[in-house]
Amino acid sequence: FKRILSSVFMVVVSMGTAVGQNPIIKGQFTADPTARVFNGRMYLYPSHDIESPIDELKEWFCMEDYHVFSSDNLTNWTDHGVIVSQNRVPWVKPDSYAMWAPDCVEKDGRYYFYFPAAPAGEERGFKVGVAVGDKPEGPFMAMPRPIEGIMGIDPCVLVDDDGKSYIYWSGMGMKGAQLADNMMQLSSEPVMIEGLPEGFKEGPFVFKREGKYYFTFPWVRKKTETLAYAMSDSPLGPFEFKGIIMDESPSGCWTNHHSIVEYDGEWYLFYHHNDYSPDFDKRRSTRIDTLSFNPDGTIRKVTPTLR
Ligand code: FUB
Repeated sequence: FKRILSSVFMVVVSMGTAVGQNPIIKGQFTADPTARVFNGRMYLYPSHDIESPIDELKEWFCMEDYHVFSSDNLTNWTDHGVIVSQNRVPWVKPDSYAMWAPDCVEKDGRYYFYFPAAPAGEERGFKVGVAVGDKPEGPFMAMPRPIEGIMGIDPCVLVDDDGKSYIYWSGMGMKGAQLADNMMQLSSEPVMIEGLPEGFKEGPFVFKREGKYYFTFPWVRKKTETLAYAMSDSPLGPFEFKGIIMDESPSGCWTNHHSIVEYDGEWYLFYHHNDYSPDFDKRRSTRIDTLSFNPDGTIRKVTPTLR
């Protein structure tokens, strides 16, 4: 009976129920939410926490694929299904369940989906791959090799107004490099992002507003992750640390991970919390709150809401 109930629930969710409250996706766990506006519609590219089928990951993050969701009102979300799956990417270690935080950007009418994963073979750690599609909801074709020169997680790509693109990631510090025009290779040596505070950082999300570059990131100031940011006049820095966007969670979800996007004249912070898994913080769900700026461009702190 439980199985029938859960499949009915999944069908309802994939048809797009009226949700209108946090967390916004209710039929499955969605973490590390990257939101992007394409063709006037909001697309959401999260990672997909699942219950681990293997003992080694019972107490850790476990993800085997990515879904993409979209909405035109931030309330009704359509699940477009799986776009990339671990055992269908040639360079990814089979059954490694390490498809962590992704991103997706558009350049010249093509969509580039960036994702970290564990590489097949002897090498340990994470690499970052790209899958390419003609539509934001896919289908996406994964490239056979990961991007040369990146060891790390949490890729984020900025396509700048002058057509140049930059990729940022977390790997022994917060790093960034320029991307080649084909969006699949680095065209500059990686640099360490300067100007950030001491302490554990990951999940970079970079955006541009009114000529300023915002480098935003989860940051452990005391116990769990806050969301913090720094600003610069140039895409690879140096940046100037500005402060906290969201305080650490009082209820103890260790990670937070986010994206910041403008839609219909309003700015939104997408982030995650373990709302549907209060006893285990490796199964998270996406939340949204509005975000605003002070006249000098600094970001006003966001208080999480459960609507
Ligand atoms: O979802 C797995 C990892 O947890 C992400 O890569 C980190 O940013 C943290 O959210």
